[in-house]
Amino acid sequence: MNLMNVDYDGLIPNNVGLNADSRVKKALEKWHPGYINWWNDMGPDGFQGSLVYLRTAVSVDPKGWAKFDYVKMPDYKWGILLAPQVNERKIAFGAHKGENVWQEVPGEYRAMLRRLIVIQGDTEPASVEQQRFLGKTAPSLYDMRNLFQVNVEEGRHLWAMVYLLQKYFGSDGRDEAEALLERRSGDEDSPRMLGAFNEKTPDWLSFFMFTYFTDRDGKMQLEALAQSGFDPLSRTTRFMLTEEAHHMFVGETGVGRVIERTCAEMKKAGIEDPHDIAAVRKLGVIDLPTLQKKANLHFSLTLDLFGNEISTNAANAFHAGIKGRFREDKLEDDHQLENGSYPLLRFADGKIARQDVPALSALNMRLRDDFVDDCNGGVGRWNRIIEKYNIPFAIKLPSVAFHRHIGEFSSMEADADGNLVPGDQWDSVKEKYLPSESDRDFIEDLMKPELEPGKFASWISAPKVGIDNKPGDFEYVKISD
Ligand code: BYC
Ligand code: FE
Ligand code: FE
Repeated sequence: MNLMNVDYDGLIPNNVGLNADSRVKKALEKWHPGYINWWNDMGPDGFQGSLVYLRTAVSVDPKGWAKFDYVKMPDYKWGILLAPQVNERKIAFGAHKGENVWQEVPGEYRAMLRRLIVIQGDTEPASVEQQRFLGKTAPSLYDMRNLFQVNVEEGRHLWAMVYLLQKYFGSDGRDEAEALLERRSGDEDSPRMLGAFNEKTPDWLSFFMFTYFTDRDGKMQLEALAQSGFDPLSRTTRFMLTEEAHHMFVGETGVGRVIERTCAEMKKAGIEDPHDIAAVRKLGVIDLPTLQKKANLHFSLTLDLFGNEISTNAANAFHAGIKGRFREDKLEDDHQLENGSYPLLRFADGKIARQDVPALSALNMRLRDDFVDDCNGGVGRWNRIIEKYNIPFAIKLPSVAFHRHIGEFSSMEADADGNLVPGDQWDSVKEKYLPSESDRDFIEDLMKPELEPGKFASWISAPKVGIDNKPGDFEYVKISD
């Protein structure tokens, strides 16, 4: 069998030879109804009977892995797809550098691996839960389709982690797979594991910011896991990354289209001051300062997902060869980091100051730095849209000390420029840098669905090109409920 191609004959599409692995096949078939129940209860609210123009992975060949067609979401082929095995792949970092990669879980790292896989798995359904009400206010059928595409693929990412748990972790893997269907985003008693995945995604601007910033944490973490010496994890995450690119595209172009629309309407109305919020809002578009506040919120929430700047968990995972750095295989150093140091910002004695710490302990920080660099690329492209209209405004990512709940800066408050804010002044500072109640109300009022093919809500411009090169008035979702 050609492992590039996916076997679609059984209940669970896969390229892992599930038919010859009856134990795992049975375990997954047993998990399947619970997954479908979860999807029906916690997946997109409404539209489950509608035909959505979705891509489905039919191969893991990078040159052509997806097929586009109309599908009802509950019939989506959630499959288990691993990137092709690399011949004679070696562990690229840590104490086992140069040894053959593991095809089975090394006993001494079992707990560590299981924890990482469970955390990764937990974020996937969490994001679907966070986004479940957005279909109802989609600014176009094009956007609705993109939302649902992201949702079904996050569902598939859950399958990817559940496969690893069921295949490699015996009965505790099975228990963890069940628990992944039981936790709920934002639930008081049984929340999702990481902070940002318990926040609300109340409107489409938040959705675009989330897919720009938070899905990009997904990219960074998946890149780090793709380096893993545990080969099945590496192969799974490598394929997930091909899907992830679209999620960030949805975020970057989504925010870009909001900016485009705002600037175009401001020009048309002759409004030159981007801070004249009342005038801009009257045009039915989102003012740039509010957009900046939303970026501040989602950026800072996402930074928390990188964990503590100084982390023994991260050091242990690297030392063990389980979780590498971003593009570890392209970096030029000893890949062991027993001696080097890494600079990071710390909060001590009431001041923020740079300090060199042992490189091995700073791996979360390093991945976070790579993340911030990656974020800045798209921010620059957003600002070029604003420049094109000659509007004196630039989106800027806030200081990493701003609005943090994990790590060095969780015990203090800073403004977006990184200046310390005394505790009793934070409330007034917050209004300035984070969306206020009235900002949220304004955006919520704008969120009126636009369901006519080729039409877009007042606050967002049309995309430059369609999905799968479809024309502008293509009916991406045939609504039937
Ligand atoms: N919230 O040593 P530390 C995605 C806990 S997104 C709550 O710094 P570590 C996606 C930590 O668990 C990518 N708790 O931890 C995006 C630990 O607790 P325990 C998801 C937190 O392990 C959009 C303690 O603090 N994948 O795919 O170095 C849509 C000590 O912390 C948080 C991954 O994250 C937090 N934010 O770093 C859909 C990859 N941060 O165990 C999907 C796997 C820290 O001592 N995860 N804590 O009780 C990891 O690699 C790491 O676990 C983390 C944390 C980077 C998350
Ligand atoms: Fe994902
Ligand atoms: Fe994603």
